[in-house]
Amino acid sequence: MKEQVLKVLLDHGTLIEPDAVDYILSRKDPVKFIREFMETRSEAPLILCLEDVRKTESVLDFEESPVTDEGPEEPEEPPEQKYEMEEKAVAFEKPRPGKVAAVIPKEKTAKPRTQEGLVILTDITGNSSCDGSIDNFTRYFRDRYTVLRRMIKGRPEMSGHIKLKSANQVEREVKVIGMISDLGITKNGHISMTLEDDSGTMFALVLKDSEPHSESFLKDEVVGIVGKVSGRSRTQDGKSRSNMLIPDHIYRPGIPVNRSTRWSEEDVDVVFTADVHAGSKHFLRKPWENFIGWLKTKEASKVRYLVIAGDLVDGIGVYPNQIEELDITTITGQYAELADLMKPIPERISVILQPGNHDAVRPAEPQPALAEEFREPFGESYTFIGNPCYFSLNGVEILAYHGRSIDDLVATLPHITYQDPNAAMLEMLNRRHMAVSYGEKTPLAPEAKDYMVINPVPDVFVTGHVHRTSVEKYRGITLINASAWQSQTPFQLMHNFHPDPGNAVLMSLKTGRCVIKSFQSEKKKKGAG
Ligand code: D5M
Ligand code: FE
Ligand code: ZN
Repeated sequence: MKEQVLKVLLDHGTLIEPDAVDYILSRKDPVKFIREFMETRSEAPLILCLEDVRKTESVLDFEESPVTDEGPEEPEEPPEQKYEMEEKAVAFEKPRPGKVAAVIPKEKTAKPRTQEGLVILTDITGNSSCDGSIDNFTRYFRDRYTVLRRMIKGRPEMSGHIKLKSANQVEREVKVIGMISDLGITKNGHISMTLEDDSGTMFALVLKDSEPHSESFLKDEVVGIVGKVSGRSRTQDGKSRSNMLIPDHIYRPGIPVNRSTRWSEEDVDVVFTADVHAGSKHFLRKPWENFIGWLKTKEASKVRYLVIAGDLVDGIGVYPNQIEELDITTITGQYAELADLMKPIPERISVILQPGNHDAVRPAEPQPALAEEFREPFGESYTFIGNPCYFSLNGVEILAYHGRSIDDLVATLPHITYQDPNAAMLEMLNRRHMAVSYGEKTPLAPEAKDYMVINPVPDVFVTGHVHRTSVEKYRGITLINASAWQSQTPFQLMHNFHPDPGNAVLMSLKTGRCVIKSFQSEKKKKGAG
């Protein structure tokens, strides 16, 4: 396969960097991919790097049809992927070997041995372009809307959808795609919302006894609505009058049912965990040592990667009086401690470190990778990524996100609890977004591109933050919430939050099989959660 890809490039007289080759080989049809890619270029580049490939690919992916002010949009192309008609019917699947397995070749490059097979795909690090101005927010939400709308319009149920401006002018059944910019409950228990698209806004009322009333809605999510435009209602300023939409069905971007998972051809494993909280008085040293010791055992002999999904250290001043909970009171000291804690990890394991809300990076998501000054105590086999980050391990695409927005989902959606973080992750997958509502606990940076959109669908989605551990499979995606290395803090006790720390998830990249490993001593385990 690699030879065929290189042949296409050779025909164009183009040289390619090794990580770009890895990336192309991880695509569904690498030869078709590179052919189409080269066709999009007016001039063949001399050297092709990973960034060029990713950039052009995202342009191809998100290309939008021109926006019209009025009338129905252009006829819809048939959707590429099959969706289940009933959004709420959640079908869980067993892991299955993928139809597409990527072989990542050994490159004779200067890359450290332990980082072979790791390719960073999408990451904010070094790509931030926002200054927090109003313009930035307009641009940010427009990007979010554009990408999510494109996913929703691919659903067969949405064929024939029209712009809100047009919907406002008719009195019949319509299909629209809008962002919920305002959300509330009326005195009579109906759900009221203002929808927004690039043509205008529209008021919608989800009636108490209607089917979509049982759905949960989030401010700033993008939904497809099939409903009737009926009557004329007063707008919020009470002066003008406009039409009102009564939704009958809600459609979300969702996850296609027929996608195939990519698994590695090589029989290697990855371990996921999160929330080390190095520097905290409540850091669980003994369980951590058990964990590191286990990485040297036969059971862990195939482990080539260790992913830590955020909250690497406890940080300073993250919550009131946190200083009293700290063993190490400087941030550099905490990262040096983390490096020490990780030193005994076998050389064969490449460690991937992501920041979380306790780390020394900007709090607004997407968060860039840890700054150079804190990386100094770590060795060559460490890779620092942003939060969130898409990367691939031996061709298996992983989306890692620390998971702060799980707090917001727990706070807003009654059926979401800290006991079941996978359920919160399903809410994200269904909306194809990791931090939907702006202005809640999760701060968002208005980047030109919405890095919090879940696109493409990953093979593995991993989060941390809630200091528990659970694994679930959903439509070929492995959902992992990986645990913490910190016992319950007085702050968490005060908030009635009960962690279940001391776990890691061992996953085979060849089969997708997951095992939760517990490293708590028996006595502590009984007392937890
Ligand atoms: O967050 C770890 C967990 O602690 C988080 O998922 C919920 C809980 N937590 C943190 N802050 C609060 C508040 N204010 N109320 C309730 N529960 C909370 P970490 O990021 O490690 O601090
Ligand atoms: Fe944490
Ligand atoms: Zn956290």
